[in-house]
Amino acid sequence: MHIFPFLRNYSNLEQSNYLIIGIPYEGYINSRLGSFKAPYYIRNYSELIETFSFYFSKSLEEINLFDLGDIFIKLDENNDKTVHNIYKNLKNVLIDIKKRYIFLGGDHSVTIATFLAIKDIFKDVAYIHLDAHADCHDKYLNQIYSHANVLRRISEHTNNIISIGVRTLDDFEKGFFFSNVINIDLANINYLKEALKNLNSKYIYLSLDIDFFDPSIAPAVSNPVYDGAHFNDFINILRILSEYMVIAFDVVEVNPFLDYPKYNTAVLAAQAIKEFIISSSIYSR
Ligand SMILES: [Mn+2]
Repeated sequence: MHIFPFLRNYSNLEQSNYLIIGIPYEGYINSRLGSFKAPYYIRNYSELIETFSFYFSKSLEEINLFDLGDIFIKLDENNDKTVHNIYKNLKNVLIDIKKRYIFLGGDHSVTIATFLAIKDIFKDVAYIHLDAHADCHDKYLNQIYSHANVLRRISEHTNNIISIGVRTLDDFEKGFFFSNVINIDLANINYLKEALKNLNSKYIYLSLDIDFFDPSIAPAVSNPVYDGAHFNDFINILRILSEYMVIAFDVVEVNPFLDYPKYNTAVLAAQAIKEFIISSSIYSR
């Protein structure tokens, strides 16, 4: 049941072009627990979002969305196994390659499950990582499927990876990051155009860790890093990507417990989803 469908959208499953799926899961838990609650809050605060996009001169009213609600998660004592369970479960849900998919995390570990499930059906998929962090640890606190391993695990399944906005690194991951990932600085977002020309994937998966944004606009995250992106940087990325077939998008790491009482980070996530849907719909197959 979806009590708060995203943007109060009630169109039907068959006609929908975009499917929204919540994944209320958080793996490694530190003192800043909370991202498992984000799907509920992002849906709830999406009610504040108006439908027309000034950036892309198009309305959500022209696009059919359907919110499937939250996926069932079979929890295991071992976090890696739970992420694997999410992946297996998604394979029952992601069956239609005519649709595009939007995932509401959860922490960033859910992207390992969603990317792999998407790649299983679309095959030829590049990965774009919007994040303050590189997420390139091979193992992190004995886990291989945690929020700190996302880019590293995905790199085992595609060579086409672009990272934008990384501005902090652990010594354990910097070697891998600098030698394996196309890294785009926030000051050079236009370089994305060149980087995309050299990718030869048919489809793109775009992952937005909400800490990509500056903590002044996205304060409710587990690991804030200053000197981050502003909303207009995100819009510029969407403008460039609107010439490509982006078939999946996720928003992860929104922490509602740190967002109280204004929930501005949840509102930012809902706005990012709105603009993603409208901008990506411009490119049709
Ligand atoms: Mn991340």
